[in-house]
Amino acid sequence: MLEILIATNNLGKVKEIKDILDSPEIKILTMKDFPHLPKIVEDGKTYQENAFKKASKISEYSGKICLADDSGLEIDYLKGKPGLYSSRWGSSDEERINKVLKLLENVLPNKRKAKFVCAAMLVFPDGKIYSVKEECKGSIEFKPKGEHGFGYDPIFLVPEYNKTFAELGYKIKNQISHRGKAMRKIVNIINELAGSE
Ligand code: ITT
Repeated sequence: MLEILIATNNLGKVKEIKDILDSPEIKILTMKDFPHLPKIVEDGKTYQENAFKKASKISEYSGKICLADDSGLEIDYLKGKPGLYSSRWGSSDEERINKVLKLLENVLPNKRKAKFVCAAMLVFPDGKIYSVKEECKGSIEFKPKGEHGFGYDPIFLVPEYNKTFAELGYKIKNQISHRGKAMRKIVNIINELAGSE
């Protein structure tokens, strides 16, 4: 049985990652199982740097294999913003969403392209590191739609479905999202490692 600690404080991420990692060979631990972990300052210049920082620091403190995700929303019209700063763009999801909608007011549908990016990092206590990066393309809606998910989900429109992530729900979101794709790659890595033992 492989114990993996999901090194995130974002409960939306925990739910999505758990769903993909779910297998009899993996015991999933969360930050709730370790109440005294330090707060990580995310001052890296890339998603990978931040993901590495989260996973390696938490692994160091917990002694566990850690999986971290650093992700963000990149909007073409805003030259890639909020990007790395997606979680720091306001003090609540509502504020962050409203900021995006305001900046894109009167911007035509074909100019509203955006993508989600996810860097996931698996760090072992002995220092071994596995890193993957994935993205998911879409565009920004004119108003929030849907009740599911977290963060910018209500305004991220997926062209194939003509629905937002928040309308699609996390099962379908996981099949197509930046995080879903990255986590399936992580599962493949874990399976390969288990097979080579
Ligand atoms: P941890 O660092 O503890 O994992 P966090 O929410 O701060 O939690 P990030 O630093 O990776 O995570 O910030 C990513 C932000 O990007 C997140 O807070 C959302 O605002 C946004 N985001 C990332 N993936 C998203 C998704 O699938 N749906 C909606 N918003 C997302």
